[in-house]
Amino acid sequence: MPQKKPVVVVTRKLPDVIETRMMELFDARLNLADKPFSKNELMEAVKDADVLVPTVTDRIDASVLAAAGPNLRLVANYGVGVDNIDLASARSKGITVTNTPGVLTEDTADMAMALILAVPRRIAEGERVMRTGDWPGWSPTWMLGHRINGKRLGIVGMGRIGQAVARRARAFGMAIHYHSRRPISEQVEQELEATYWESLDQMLARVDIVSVNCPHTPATYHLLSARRLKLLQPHAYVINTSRGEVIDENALTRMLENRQIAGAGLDVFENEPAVNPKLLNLDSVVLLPHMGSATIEGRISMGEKVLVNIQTFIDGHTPPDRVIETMF
Ligand code: 8YV
Repeated sequence: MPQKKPVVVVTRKLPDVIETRMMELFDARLNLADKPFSKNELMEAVKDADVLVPTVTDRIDASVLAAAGPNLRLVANYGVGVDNIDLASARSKGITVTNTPGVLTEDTADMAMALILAVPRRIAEGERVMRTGDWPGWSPTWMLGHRINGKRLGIVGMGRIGQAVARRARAFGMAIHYHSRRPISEQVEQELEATYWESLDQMLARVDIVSVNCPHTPATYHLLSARRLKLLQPHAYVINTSRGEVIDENALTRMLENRQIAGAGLDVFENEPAVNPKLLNLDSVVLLPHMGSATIEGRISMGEKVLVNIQTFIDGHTPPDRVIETMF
């Protein structure tokens, strides 16, 4: 007797090729209209699902997990960050959680590097001038930014993405500094000529550009607090391609408004899709709509990871990207 296909609820529209495979393998409930689920819709969806495939826009909190029916055994997140999922509740209910690490490292690091270039070199500002027809013509002293080469980059969180940012920044002649829970291997540290700071405070006070590349966890919430942001030098720039919650966005905005730091490049925000409106008025910031991993190649690879995680789990094995709370 052929086995009944597992019910897999996918909360957002995914690349066609991934959805097609989902339909072939599973009893997939797709969201072709791509309308984000409300909390009630999520609670309804988990009642009959065997597997839930959420994204960063779904909060899978304790109340959603409490509404889950007995069949829900796997939450296969489409994304590497799992701060949208209450991991402790999932564990206590015996629900396995997986994510999609590795496949969005290079794309996210590219975006961080793009912002590291865009902010000090005023790329977005220059582009705006062209579009408004306000270019007065070349002048030796107009639209001057700051050089990247020779500057110190302080990376907060030296995991896969942090290291990928460091490799790029090295190629642009930057000196790599980093703060992480633990130092990276000596070999990689030497290869990157990187300087480890156990004290984040000490590192922040000494670097020219800060790049946030750590996950958002209870321990990293507002890691860049108002107090820590004040340690930055007035010429410093802050780049964030990780999660908005790692930086106190209001404190950052105040410092930018008061020119206590030179600028910021932000791909992520504390209350997405809302953005502190004061940021919109500042020429010293480059704002992007959470598009760090937004390449078609990356999104297909993320989907392939989700497919493998689900199939492996259904086959009775430990899925390759099982999330263990202590990893975060
Ligand atoms: C994804 C991300 O777009 O994977 C992550 O953690 O932040 C993004 O790049 C998003 O999470 C998809 O759910």
